[in-house]
Amino acid sequence: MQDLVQHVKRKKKKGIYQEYEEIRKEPPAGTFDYSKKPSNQIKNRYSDVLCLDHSRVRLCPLNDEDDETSDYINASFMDGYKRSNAYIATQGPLPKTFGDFWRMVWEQMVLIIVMTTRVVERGRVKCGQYWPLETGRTEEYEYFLVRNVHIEMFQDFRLSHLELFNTQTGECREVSHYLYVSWPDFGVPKSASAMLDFRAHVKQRQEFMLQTLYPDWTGPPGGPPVVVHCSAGIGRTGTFCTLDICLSRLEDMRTLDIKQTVRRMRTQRAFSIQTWDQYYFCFKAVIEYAQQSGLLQPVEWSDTELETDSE
Ligand code: PTR
Ligand code: PTR
Repeated sequence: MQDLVQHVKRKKKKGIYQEYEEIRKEPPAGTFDYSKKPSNQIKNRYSDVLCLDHSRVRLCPLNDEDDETSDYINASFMDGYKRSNAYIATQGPLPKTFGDFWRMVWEQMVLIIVMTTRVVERGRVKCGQYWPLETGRTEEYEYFLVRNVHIEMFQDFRLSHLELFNTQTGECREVSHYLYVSWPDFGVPKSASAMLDFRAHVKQRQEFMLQTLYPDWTGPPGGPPVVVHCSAGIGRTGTFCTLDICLSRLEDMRTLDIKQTVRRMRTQRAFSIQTWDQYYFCFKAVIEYAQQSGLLQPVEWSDTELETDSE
């Protein structure tokens, strides 16, 4: 195993960089018509980060608005490992879309929100403050009241236990909100092991929430989609989901295919993984995970892209 790690380090980043460049050159897998509609453009945080029509999350239209406008949110369904629609990848909510965001969480019966950006980074607003920050606080977002019941602090992330109250139906649900604080935009987390711990925590929490809140769940295996967002919903979100998919596959099949995972992801959320060092980080994190868990033997790497890399 140690030989393998040295080998990958020696490969430098060239081969992985080239591979990422190839992926980037592939044209988007569909149209962005809904995102481009004039009435929807104001709901996009970035004018160049739009949703593919075929995989977008549709909100249930509101009675008092026309359907095309009120069913739009900049969010895309993404498949996970042997699970369709395991994630919803979305942008950091804008003040004018806070209500839409909570509507989506409600309608999709979401249990977990993973936020991989901070609200403000380097003096710039990356995401709206769409949930109550302090314990005991309640905020209103259109048809929803959200209460922050309790916060658990960890070294690299914060877990807020939220209550989501639907003022139209009178029902209340629990939602876990994860805020990962150690990830700069366009960069990579400072440590792969911190990210691996974070991913494990999120995974366990989804299983726990599903068992305790929906013991008789008959929907898709694995439960409702996990909402993952950063600022644009492509860079850090894509990296987190790629890692989650690749590690699940590694645990199950002991195989690895980062390139195909990213290519497939980009057919559902265009432009996923925004920089080549995010792509490279996925390789490093998988190696670290394989080392920790002893899952992967050196010989099993022979069919991965790393081995075809040239100096
Ligand atoms: N064909 C697989 C099966 O039926 O078991 C389905 C599958 C789906 C396999 C996803 C692997 C998957 O993961 P990845 O996205 O890492 O290839
Ligand atoms: N137009 C924006 C820009 O390039 O600054 C789009 C953008 C912003 C793209 C942030 C990716 C970003 O990163 P992330 O998806 O990790 O929030």
